[in-house]
Amino acid sequence: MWYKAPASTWEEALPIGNGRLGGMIFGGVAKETIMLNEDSLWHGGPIEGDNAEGLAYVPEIRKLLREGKQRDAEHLARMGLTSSPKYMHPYQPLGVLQLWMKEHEGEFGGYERELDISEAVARVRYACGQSAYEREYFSSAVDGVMAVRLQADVPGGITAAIHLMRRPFDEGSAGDGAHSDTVTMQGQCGPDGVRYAAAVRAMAEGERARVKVIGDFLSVEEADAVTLLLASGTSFRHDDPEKSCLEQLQAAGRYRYAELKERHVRDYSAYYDRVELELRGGDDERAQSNAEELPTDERLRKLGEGGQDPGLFALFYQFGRYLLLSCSRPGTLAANLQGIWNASFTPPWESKYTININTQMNYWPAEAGGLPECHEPLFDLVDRMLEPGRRTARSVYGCRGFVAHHNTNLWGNTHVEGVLLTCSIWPMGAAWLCLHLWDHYRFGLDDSFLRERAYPLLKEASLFFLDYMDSDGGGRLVTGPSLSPENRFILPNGETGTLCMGPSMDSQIVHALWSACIEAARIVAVPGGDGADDAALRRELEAALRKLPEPEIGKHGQIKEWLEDWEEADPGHRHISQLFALHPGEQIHARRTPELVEAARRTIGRRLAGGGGHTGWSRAWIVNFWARLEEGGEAYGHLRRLLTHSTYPNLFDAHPPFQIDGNFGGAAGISEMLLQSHGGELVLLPALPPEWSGGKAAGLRARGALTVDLEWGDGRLKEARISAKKRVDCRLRCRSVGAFVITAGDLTIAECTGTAMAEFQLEAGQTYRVNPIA
Ligand code: FUC
Repeated sequence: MWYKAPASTWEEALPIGNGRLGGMIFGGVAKETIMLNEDSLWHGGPIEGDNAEGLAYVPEIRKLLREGKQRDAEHLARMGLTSSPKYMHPYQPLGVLQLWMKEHEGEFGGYERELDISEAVARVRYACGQSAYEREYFSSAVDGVMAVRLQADVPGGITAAIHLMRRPFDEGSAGDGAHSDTVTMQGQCGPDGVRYAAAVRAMAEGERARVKVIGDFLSVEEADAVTLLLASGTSFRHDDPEKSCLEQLQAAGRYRYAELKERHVRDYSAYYDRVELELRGGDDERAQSNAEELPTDERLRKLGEGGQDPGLFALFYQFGRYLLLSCSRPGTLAANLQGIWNASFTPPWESKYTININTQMNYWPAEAGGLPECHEPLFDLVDRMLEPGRRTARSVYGCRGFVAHHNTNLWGNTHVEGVLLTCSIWPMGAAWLCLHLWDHYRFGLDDSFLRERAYPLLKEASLFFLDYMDSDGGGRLVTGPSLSPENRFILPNGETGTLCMGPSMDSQIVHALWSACIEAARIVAVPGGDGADDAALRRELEAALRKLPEPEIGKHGQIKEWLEDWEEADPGHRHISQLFALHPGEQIHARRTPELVEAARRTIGRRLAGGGGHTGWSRAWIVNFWARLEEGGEAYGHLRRLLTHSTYPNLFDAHPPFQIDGNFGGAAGISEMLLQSHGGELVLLPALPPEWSGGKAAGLRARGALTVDLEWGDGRLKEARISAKKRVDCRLRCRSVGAFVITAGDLTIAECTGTAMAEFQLEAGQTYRVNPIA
């Protein structure tokens, strides 16, 4: 990614991050601004928000809902279930690192600003006066610090004043009296919030170079080059954050700049390089390379004017992987609504974890994109939610297991948050998150992960619903009071409402959860061992599963959003929750459920006709829906719209405002277009659009511990290479060719027509080739 001018807004600045410590680089010449974030810097402490009145009122609210007394039910629920005013507190900025360059006023030339996402290094170059300058920036996961390197091509060319600011809450940096090359900053986020610290150290090079502290600034004088190291920490992880910062600086400071960078690039690229993606349209390679020579904001603009630029979609995909690697690494906190990049003390939706889709979407590209490790912080978040979630289950609902509602935070709080009824009373957050552990298992087939981490959580989430679900009076089990995020319905008498029994998404999530738990119990069962409890639970879940409402078709031919066939108050709503069963769920399947597929198409159509898809993440979800329906043209059209209407110049997703889920959802959509592995099938190029008639992808992962390379041209598969980590059964489809053959070495394994399914067994360590038969 590159640009010809400094960023003038945050949406033009370039993000770096090591999973924990993030920066937004503006690239200003006379004054450089890097806005900083640390993942654990949230305002306030854990909240005791459970409304224990729930226990008494849930039965009454259910009764009112059944009797059609919508207003009474909602009136009572607002008081008896929500936790007004116990809103979760916001994620906070760490501050701003500012560099004031001496003798940089006036004209400058040759300006370039870039982010190399293959190395995770940002650069700025310019010429000013008689000298050319170059800067580099990265945030290192191996050494824990952010590094900024300033260099001039004339000796002694760097003179700068450097400080940290955190207005309006803290004054910013100051010398600590002990170090002449370091300034520090510290404070606390609210009386019961985390304490934080940050420190910057300058290491200058050159015969005349000097570093000292003057006032609140680090003063670098007449250096040939200088390396700034920035460390930060909070009491979430460290008893003494300032001490920890100084220790980090000490440890990282042992390395020369070149070594630090080498260590960073080696660490980062080991992840990044796992997946390659090249997308081409037709044979016009010149057009593509011309496009690639343009600055990124211009490419985006040209796409908006109707241009073709398949490579920009590949860049968007890899940028998604870059972002995930930069905001979610093992040991860091899960990516919030803004990843880690937040400039505001009052960010939109508190920059929390919204778990009625947004947080989940952040992780959609992780597994297939070869970054399963980046998924781990989400599992840690679920672990943190377990205790609060057990308390909520017990005190609000009188149930076993654990439960969470539509938001959570640093502390894993799980209560019904706030009084806004269209989102708050929705007990499905933990259940959906647990499905991510299940999917992690399905991709990697790591049995000890399943036994030790995934299954215990699946079990606790499942237990909650065994206790909580209510009978609909006709033999079915339903959730409620709950809602279909975040829509309202119109009752036959004209009244509108949001709370109900058995919204479709809930049944679909419980279906996925219980199915996963049943299968997990089967896998972890030790033959001849003491698995009696698990076997009993499995039988109980199997019986309950049969009582769940299935996805149903309503009067418009749509998938019903609620148990009753009510009209949507907002037919163009950004949430399309009733299609959970299509994606990320698997109850609606492109080939096995033709009626539901037709109804899913209608559902999307109705949402779009009502003005839907207007937020970035919603558009990204639609891309995934069409990919699952194997409609490459539709998927491409919406992806294109995501880039042209919901993407900022720095390629950040626009809700608007910036919200990172659309980046990840979009990246996931691209990979779903190229390879799918749900529903027990491996499908090669399921939704390839004509605009990407040629290309290749390497290192994509699929469920069943498979790695897949693809190469295609003229819209047809040329070759796929599949390798397995374990011995697994595979059912394979390849729609883009008339017939295909699967070989392993000289051995022919299977031959098949493009409309049929090849079934074969993969041996661990063996590579299988799929080629079209001419
Ligand atoms: C849900 C969505 C909004 C937004 C917010 C963070 O409430 O409906 O569009 O994404 O989460």
